[in-house]
Amino acid sequence: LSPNTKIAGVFGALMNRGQGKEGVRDGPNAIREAGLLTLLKDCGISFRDYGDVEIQAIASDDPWKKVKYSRTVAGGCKQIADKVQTIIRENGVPIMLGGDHASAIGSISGHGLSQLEIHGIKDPAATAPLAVLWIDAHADINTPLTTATGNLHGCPVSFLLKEMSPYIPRDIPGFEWQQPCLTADRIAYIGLRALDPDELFVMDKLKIKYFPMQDVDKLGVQKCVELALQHINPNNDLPLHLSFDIDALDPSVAFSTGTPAMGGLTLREGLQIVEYVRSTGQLSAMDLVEVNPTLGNGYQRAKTMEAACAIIAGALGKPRQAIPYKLDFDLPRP
Ligand code: EXY
Ligand code: MN
Ligand code: MN
Repeated sequence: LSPNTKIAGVFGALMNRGQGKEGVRDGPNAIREAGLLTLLKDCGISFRDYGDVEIQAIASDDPWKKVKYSRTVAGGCKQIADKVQTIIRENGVPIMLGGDHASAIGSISGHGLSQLEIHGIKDPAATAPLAVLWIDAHADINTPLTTATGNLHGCPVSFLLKEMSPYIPRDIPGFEWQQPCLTADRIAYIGLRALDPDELFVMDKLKIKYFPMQDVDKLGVQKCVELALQHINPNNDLPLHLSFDIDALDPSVAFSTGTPAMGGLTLREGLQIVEYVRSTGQLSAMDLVEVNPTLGNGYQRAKTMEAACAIIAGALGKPRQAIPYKLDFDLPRP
């Protein structure tokens, strides 16, 4: 993200069929109502609000084996991918407000297709020049066959990785349009603490780089993000997709989310991650997902929204010490 030439393209992904709690579709508007756009404006961050991607609910959407709502989720992800491509064509950095994390199949696929387009690569099945940093309590790498819950928000990464493609049945209704765009060495995780055993097996097998919470404690978050980016983007020349699940943060700061997990990142650690990402100059798209304003009490909701706004603003260049001053600012006289 070079602030002089690109602007943030904010949009809501009203996706809520990747898991069971409907209220997550209200996340984007709750984040806006908490003042995200005013905050960006006050920080001098250029943005455009692209509105919401309404997810078309498919009437007959029976489970495929355990997997729930595959047609609705897949169709929504296609709409999201199109939106991301539009924003990138208009020289924007897409900022997707979620919505559940299944939406990242759409945002990252769209980002991948945009990179192929930018580099004039005609084969839509090619690996996109792209690196993904996934901040989450969960690894979201179940497959349609390993998922115990049938919730697609626990599966997006398996759909995105080339190496996982033999394990993704191609007859899952709705996903015909979708192809993996990443290799396993181009994704890293920070914040993990709630994986299913099959997920851990797959990650070790594919040698995916991950920094669970105990690494954050041992190494410090700064070292974790440095090592993660060094691994996925060794020359710092690939555009970076930051997929930030609010449940990576500890429930004491971000309670209003569908699958909270104890022992998470502090807001300060979250900010340190996004500020470091910002400092690389490579941020090319971001997701901030799993905000569910129907969960928790008023105080918990307000804190969660404030955290979501702070994380986005930090990734886009808001310094922590203050909103940047204007050069022609006149101090009020006594
Ligand atoms: N691993 C569990 C599942 O597959 O259902 C929990 C996934 C929670 C996913 C949240 C969005 O990060
Ligand atoms: Mn997630
Ligand atoms: Mn999560």
